[in-house]
Amino acid sequence: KPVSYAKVLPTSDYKTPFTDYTRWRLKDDHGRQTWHYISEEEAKKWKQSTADKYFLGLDTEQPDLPNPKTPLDVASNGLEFFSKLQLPGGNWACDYSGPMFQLAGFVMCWYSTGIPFPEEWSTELIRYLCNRAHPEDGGWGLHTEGESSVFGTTINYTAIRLLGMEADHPVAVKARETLHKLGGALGVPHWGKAWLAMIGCFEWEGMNPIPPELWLLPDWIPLHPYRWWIHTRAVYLPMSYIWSKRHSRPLNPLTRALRTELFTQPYSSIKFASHRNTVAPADIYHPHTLVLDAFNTACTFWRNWLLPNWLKKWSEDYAYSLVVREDENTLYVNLGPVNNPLQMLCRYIAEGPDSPAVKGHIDRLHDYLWVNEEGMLMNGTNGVQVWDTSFAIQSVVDAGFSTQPKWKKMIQGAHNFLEDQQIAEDISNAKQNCYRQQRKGAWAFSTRDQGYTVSDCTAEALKAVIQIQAIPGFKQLVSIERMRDAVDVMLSLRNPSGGFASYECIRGPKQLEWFNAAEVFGRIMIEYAYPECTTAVVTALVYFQKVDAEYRAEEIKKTIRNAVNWIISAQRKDGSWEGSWGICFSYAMMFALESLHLVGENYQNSERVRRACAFLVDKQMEDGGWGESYMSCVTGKWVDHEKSQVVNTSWCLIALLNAGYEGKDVLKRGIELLKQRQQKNGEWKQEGIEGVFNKSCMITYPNYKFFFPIKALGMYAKRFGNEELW
Ligand code: LAN
Repeated sequence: KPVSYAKVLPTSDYKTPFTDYTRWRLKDDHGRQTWHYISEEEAKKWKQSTADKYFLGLDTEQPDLPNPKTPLDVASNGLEFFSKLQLPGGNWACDYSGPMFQLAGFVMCWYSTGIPFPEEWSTELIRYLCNRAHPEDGGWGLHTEGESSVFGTTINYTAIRLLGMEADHPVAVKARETLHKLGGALGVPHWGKAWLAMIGCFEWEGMNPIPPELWLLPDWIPLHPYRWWIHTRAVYLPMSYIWSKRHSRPLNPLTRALRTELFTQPYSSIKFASHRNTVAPADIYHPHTLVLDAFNTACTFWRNWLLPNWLKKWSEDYAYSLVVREDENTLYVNLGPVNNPLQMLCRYIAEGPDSPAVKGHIDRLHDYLWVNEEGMLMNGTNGVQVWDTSFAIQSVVDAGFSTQPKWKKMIQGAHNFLEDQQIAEDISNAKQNCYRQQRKGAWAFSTRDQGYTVSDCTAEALKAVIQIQAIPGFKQLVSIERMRDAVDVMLSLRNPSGGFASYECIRGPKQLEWFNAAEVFGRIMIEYAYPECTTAVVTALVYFQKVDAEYRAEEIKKTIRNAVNWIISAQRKDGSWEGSWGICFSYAMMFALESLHLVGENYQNSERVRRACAFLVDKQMEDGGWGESYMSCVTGKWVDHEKSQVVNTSWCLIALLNAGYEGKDVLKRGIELLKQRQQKNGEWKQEGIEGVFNKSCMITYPNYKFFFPIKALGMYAKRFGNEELW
């Protein structure tokens, strides 16, 4: 049993674990990653691996490596360390934190069911929230690097209280003060209102409507949810069911207390119905449009006065049937960390706490929970398995290490893993009307069980597989047939513009963004074409044509041409490309310039490539590195990080090397920085956050600091020779 939090909480030192960290183990079962708190007895048999220790922030005891003299020495030392983090299944894993609303969403949905929290979870979840409270004001933001907001502070305050922290604990007191200064929970954005209502701490009438009836509209209507970006509709689907059912857990002393703590005015005095649109101004990234306000008013009226009962029931039943399919199709993993607990709550409402569905959910929720040195958190997905493993392998190949016998086992492991994770089947026909994109032959971002096609995950995994299978002595585990399936999936994702989006084709008009009701995110209503995803597909198709020149050859040629044209059209006047999934311009430019490189455009022969290079060179910092702040994503303009970053430096180097940029000195200074930042054991330390989604929310990709430097160093050595620099 873990130490009871009642005993340890009074301390202010949240660096010290509440549980015994030598007893946590990460289990990896075909990519299914779950943390287990084992007994001392079991711990004698099941030893902690280097990867476990690394993730938990314990000493990994990795030896110092010989001083590097050449770029490839640096890369090789980096790989020496990184290879130790590979899991037995052949994949890599990481703490995938950043967003500060997932854990709270999960806690509130779970609490709404009345099922008690497992204690080894709650203790470390509390510690994580304590560690992540803003050092100055004690609140929480939308993501770990953001300023405290009403959204972050309301929901995380509520979560920490539901998990067992007393209201008079210093952490709670400080957070509450900040919340009150920010105006209290009345101004919490849409999702926050919904989660609070589920535990009885907000009135449902104070929420803008989420009518499940929308799902009954004919498909041709532009507002039909199937046209929305997949994550948005996946969140609103279960939320609409819960909203329509007006499900709230009956009040108890704790939730009654929360009602008084969260608001700056007495709960009973609040006229919730008139606060549907009350949102703290500082929280808003995407303000309501008049169209949305009118739509919400009309829907509220419709719901209160017009909706016949039979239609209400029909729409709830239909929405619920889609909820059930989402569970069946993903074995309860679900698309992501926000819809997953909401789905669980729907199943609880309809089928009760002892139903197989709720049990299945409780089991699979494990897949999202992660333990790091700060405590337990909820990951952004059920892992980064396929994505990181694909890039790890590509970097090994780009550095020219793939034929060295030393790395054979590591590559074989990754090969087996990727083979195992390719999705073998489409969703069966009977279940087809859950609006899924074709998926046979695809790879997901995380695992086959999650099973959602992503354009660039399919592309990067296919590239890695092709690269591995070209190494002498490696088996052809993935047949040409199966590669063709992957190509079919990618071609099914073509958009008329030529660009590629993330999970699906762009299904709706951009005016759908007028209905963006989440307030805190931008660009969430539809898919968009992205330079990152588009390049991944272009490169994968080029690789594929090298192993199979016949299959759909004309179409592929045309697809590549259109895709590159789209990338060209997405370049900004200043020569840059804006990223959507990494921070930010440096990330997208690495991809875009690779696409141009593949069609033969480079520094010597192309004005736009020169323009891009000039943009990047201009951003190089005094110390030879590059550093980009997450504010680049928020504002849409390059904003320097206060310090150069290993990951941005690697992206810029890769971009310039792909462009065939001629200023060797610029590149050499970047390489120099990668060397300087490397630790003696080959490790690079975590720096600023690397990733982003929906413009405003940041998310970390801790393995980027390993495989992108390795790739950059390898490319540099290939271009200029592996000279002794030190
Ligand atoms: C991800 C992570 C990976 C990412 C890439 C593959 C890098 C990208 O190229 C395509 C989009 C994708 C798959 C992606 C989409 C949005 C995700 C799933 C995330 C950023 C991780 C978390 C995020 C998800 C939406 C978080 C929940 C928040 C909501 C607004 C629902």
